[in-house]
Amino acid sequence: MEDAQLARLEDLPPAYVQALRDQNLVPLWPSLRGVLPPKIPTRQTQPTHWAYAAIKPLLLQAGELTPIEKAERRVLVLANPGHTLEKMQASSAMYLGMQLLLPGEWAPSHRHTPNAVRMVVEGEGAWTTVDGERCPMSRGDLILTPTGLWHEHGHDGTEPVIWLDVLDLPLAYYLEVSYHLNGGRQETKPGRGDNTYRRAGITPSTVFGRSGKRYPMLRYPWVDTRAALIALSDDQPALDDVQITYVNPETGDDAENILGFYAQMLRPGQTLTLPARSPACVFHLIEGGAGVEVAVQTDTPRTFTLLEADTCCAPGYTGVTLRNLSADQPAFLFMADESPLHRKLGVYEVRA
Ligand code: 1HN
Repeated sequence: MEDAQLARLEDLPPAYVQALRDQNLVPLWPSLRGVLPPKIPTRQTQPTHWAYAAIKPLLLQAGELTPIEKAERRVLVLANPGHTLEKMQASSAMYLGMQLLLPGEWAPSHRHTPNAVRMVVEGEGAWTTVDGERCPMSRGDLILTPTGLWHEHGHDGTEPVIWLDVLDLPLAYYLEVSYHLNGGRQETKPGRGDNTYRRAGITPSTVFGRSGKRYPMLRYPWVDTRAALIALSDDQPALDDVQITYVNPETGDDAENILGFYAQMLRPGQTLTLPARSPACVFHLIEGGAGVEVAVQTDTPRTFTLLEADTCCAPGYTGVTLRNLSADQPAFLFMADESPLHRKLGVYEVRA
């Protein structure tokens, strides 16, 4: 049955509306369909594509215009126009930024409530120290900076290093829990999670079989992720969705609390349709090339071509079709979404 039309604000006497306003009161019924639309939510998030070829020169220019001491973090934010650029949001819960660190620069230590990850885009020689663990940064590596952990970035190499930051900042800001603390240079501690948890299925037999750390693994090297995807593809030729989830190696839980992180392999020539699900999703191309078709309902589908280091996003409740542009090489994508948040809130949905 169709929803009945409800009375509009203009249907009320202006003096009555003013009397309500004077008491900080608002009638619900004129706005009820707006906040609770039929069948499918209203989404501000628009399918949006950010080309690395356009970002990189502007980011390098930022390197000339603004010294690191004046920026703390030299980042161009990938903003979704559907949320307005000023909000600096890729989706309702996700923030994306491309960060530049030049040789010899240091981005000082701080910690904050929003969770972050870095996906390294290009350049060698940079490192990020998270909770005393010094993580080398190489193309395709995923490095966690979970809520509350100290982190700083340095660069001992010779070429600019660029990475993609993904944070749940819009959610933290909306919840009014977003703040930071500054700190001094961290002491580097021995031990690295990516060494400790090198092989799936094997963890060190520490006391109670657990390290006692909420985030035992902070760096996920791309060489291992890529090898895992190829092994999965070879092992299961009938599997369409050759995808891995970045998880906590001790518990199998999502690597972070709010956003989920994944790597996707498309076999040569493969086309893969991901069903419509409630969370918004971000796609970042690590290797190869891919077509991304976002099946927005109100419009004709939006189609993007993702070249290496390009990034795009799709709103929730929207199917996405990924197409490998090469007939003889695999393509590899990094994906981030809001699934852990939706699951915890009990609003996660897959629409077949
Ligand atoms: C942050 O701490 C970093 O540590 C990058 O590199 C981007 C965006 C918003 C808030 C904090 C970093 C950030 C950020």
